[in-house]
Amino acid sequence: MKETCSSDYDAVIVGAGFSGIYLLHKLRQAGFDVLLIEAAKQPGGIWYWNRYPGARVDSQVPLYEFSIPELWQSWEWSERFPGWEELRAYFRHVCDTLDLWRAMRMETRVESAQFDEDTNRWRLDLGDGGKVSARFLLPALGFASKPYIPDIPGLGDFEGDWCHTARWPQEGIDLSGRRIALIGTGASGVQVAQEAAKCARQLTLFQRTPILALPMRQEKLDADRQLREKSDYPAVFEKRLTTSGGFECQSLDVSALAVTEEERTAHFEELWQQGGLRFWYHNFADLLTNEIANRHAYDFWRDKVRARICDPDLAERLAPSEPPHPFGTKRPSLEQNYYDIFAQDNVTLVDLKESPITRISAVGIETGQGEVECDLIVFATGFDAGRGGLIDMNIAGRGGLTLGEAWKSEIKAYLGMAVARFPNMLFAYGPLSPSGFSNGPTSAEIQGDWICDFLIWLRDNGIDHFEADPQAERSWTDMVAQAGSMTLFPKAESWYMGANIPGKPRQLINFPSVCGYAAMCHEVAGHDYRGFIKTTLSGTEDAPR
Ligand code: NA7
Repeated sequence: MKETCSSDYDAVIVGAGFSGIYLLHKLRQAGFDVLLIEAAKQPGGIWYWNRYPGARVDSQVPLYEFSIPELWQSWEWSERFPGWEELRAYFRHVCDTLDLWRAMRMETRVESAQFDEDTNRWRLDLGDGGKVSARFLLPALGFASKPYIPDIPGLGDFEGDWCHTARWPQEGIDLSGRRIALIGTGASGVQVAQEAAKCARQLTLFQRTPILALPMRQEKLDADRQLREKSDYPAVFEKRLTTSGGFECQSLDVSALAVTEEERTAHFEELWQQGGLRFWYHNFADLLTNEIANRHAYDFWRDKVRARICDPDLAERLAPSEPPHPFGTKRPSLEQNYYDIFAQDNVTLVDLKESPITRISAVGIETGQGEVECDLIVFATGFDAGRGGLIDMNIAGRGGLTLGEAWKSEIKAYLGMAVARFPNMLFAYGPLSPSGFSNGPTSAEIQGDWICDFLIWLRDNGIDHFEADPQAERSWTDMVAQAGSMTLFPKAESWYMGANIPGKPRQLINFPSVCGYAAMCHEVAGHDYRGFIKTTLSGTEDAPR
């Protein structure tokens, strides 16, 4: 317990999800005096906060776990796509096995962090009244730590219960026999809907944009199978570092337009049968860059889904003839029986494109078509992705500049980790890194290794102050936008584009290639961490190269 008694550290990490936990492990191994602070009671990040019924990951085993042998050799999953309870247990296993608890301060929120220019240290104010300081500040808040609840008039008058999927009460909510209004049909909305449909008296889904969901093909996993497959794990973990999405494979190198219709359909069908997100990440090379290629994939998806829906009006709303956006430019989700629940008497769809919500009353939700009475409203309305959690941490850099001010008109960051005028701070899984396009552990390991190596390099070179060079920050920010402009992503009103939050600057908030990103970070490291202004202990400035 000694380690958490100090109040001054080499580094403070904020957040106990994949990125924070990995950083903690690496930095402690490297001999740094480090503290991890986490608001939740248990580690897991997103898997602590998103504990609604049905919450589960959509990367299959073993993609969504650390590559550290002592962890995977001693861990077994029960399902191909594990649920939140098992993911939480996995995080406890990680903390136990790597002996991390002693450096973790749980149930403590960082209220603010200010860079003290006189002492060259970050000073943190904690929710329990405590204060800590550190040379390096390493926020690892995840991309989705700030839930978004739309400003709908009348919510304060509602007499029933309501909550956001990412703030589900830890004691749970019994959905049985309830009249539930579910707003939002993204990945979270789909998962809640499938569970609520089993037991709700009435479930009404308020859909603004249809989700283009893919078949999960969930499977139970037994110990023997996992034991056999574990011999392949090292190769899988190696491979995921070399793909654009951090998965076990990536898109083909052939265009959808360079093959015959039969060949194209055969590949679509194969991906469809494999299940998971493969239809998204192992599809033709130009799925996300060519509208004609993309349209082939959309049409295949649409016909598959429509075959499951008897009512033609419903089929048109859930899987429209014309794509609402190019396939895959909004995050697809995985479904198990989502398209089947609408055949049940207790499930209704309200199409908000046709009749938007006008207000919430004491007893329900009003649209142009009348009032839907309910006693529970679930907001599955997503997140202020990338920037929200970081801004809410009230981080102030040099001259008292806050991140909220720095990012008012545009999110800017060098390598998706550092911001000019915020010295000695690196965030993980943040905006302008691949975060939203990469599964958590892959990104956590790439960035965690890089950050740890950088801090060791600073230590070895007697440098105690670094800061992103504004020019390097500008170039990186422009480069991410340019990479995005070569894809179809800007054609969707998605959280990838910042378009889901009123007033948020519209820009691609994630770099669209994990392996490309890793190569660029590696290159920067190989050139003495160029793009950072470094100051040595003796005070001499190292001009950015
Ligand atoms: P998402 O994917 O951002 O989905 C949010 C959903 O909420 C989506 O269907 C939105 O419709 C809908 N939404 C947002 N605001 C409103 C308002 N004002 N009225 C009605 N409907 C609204 O969040 P999730 O939690 O499902 O998933 C987040 C990520 O977690 C996911 O991408 C995976 O990476 C895992 P819209 O599409 O904007 O029309």
